[in-house]
Amino acid sequence: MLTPIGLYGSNTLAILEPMAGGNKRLSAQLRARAEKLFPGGVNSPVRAFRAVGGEAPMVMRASGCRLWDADGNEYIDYVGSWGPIILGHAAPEVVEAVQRAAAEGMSFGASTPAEAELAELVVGALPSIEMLRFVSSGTEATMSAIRVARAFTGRKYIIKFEGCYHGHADSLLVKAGSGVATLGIPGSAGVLEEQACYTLALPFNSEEGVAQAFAKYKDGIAAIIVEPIVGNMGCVPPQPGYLKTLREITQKNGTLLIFDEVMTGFRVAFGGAQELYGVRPDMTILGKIIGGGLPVGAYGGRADIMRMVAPLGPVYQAGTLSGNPLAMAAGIATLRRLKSERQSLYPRLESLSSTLMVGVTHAAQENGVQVTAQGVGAMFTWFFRAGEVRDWDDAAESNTAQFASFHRGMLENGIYLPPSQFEAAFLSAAHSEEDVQRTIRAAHETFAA
Ligand code: HOZ
Repeated sequence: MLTPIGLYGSNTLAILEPMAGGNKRLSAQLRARAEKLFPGGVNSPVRAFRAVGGEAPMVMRASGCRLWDADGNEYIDYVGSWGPIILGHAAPEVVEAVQRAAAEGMSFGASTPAEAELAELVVGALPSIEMLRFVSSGTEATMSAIRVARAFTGRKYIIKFEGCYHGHADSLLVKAGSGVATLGIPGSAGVLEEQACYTLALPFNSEEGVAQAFAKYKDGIAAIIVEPIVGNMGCVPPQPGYLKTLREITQKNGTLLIFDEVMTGFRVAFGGAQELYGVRPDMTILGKIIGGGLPVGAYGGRADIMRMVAPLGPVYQAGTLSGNPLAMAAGIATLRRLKSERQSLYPRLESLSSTLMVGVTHAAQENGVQVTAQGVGAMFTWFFRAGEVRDWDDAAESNTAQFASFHRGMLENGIYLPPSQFEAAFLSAAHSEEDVQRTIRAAHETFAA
């Protein structure tokens, strides 16, 4: 039986056999069409699959932990929209909340009670956030937080870490991870020397590097911004005591500590990495997970710092879509469920992730491939190299050609992984033990092929 699955314009086939499995014809047509319209055929570079080769699926729909492409091929998804889909795709309570909100109006550019409701859920989970601002993306949030930190301290320099990614604002595109690392672009063209020269990029997990920077730029450093568990060079946890050291040195020097918890917030624990490691930052960045996958970001922290933001203070930042009612509704539904299930949900996610990490690592070892699995909670990476990865230099030693071939094999076997060695994978509440076992079997077949 042929089933209509959507309309894509007059010159594109919109009818296909469901679960045609193996057929890639329509996806290829759709990619060719996109390539004429978007640089690389995509609206975000990693999606072009340049680092892994193979054919990027044209995603048509998703439910739970599964994705379907335009040709009806089914995949178990470990990207989860790069982290936020912690409840699984199209979770019924989130869909219902968005539908209800949409029926009441899509955007007002004015305040709604839902904003405070979501904010109270956020503040309840991360007590270091006393006041916050909703924006529309993590990039907007980090960019604004840096502006606030500079205004609050009256200082110019910021410290970031090599391989950490904090969105694509000019001053943060210095030795960044994620797509920048994936494509091997050390710093983006178009970023002026003058914009990047106040960004000090140091090796992650090196206490010595930070101490040296403070010795050299004493009284000049406005903030340290860090992914407390890095996800954007693959998953790299902090060494024991490292985050506490960052807290101490910043406190001692009047520098703000900013945790970028776009990936880790509400994922590694309900209260994010700051709850897990018991470190209270001055400011926190949150991303799409607090919008249930819709476009949301937030920056927040100590009230005395956040009072710098207009209209209370002199730091300007604004946006019509900030606090968008659909995104707020999706976020409230997501965080409410995470809150009510947190006692059982996070341990279950952790245990499933660990089964998966170990299972795939064994499959690699049995076939003579060196793999080191690293993860915290339900975010993880298989680095194609021997030994622990502690920083970007370690991550960069991974065998990216082997990773690419693993990625292509897994995709052929119906497993959708992040298309880069330098991105974390994510598991959701919708993944079952059977999904994980199926993924491990796919890994055995891939490595043995
Ligand atoms: N840089 C994003 C993940 N860390 C990728 C975004 C996307 O391609 O959607």
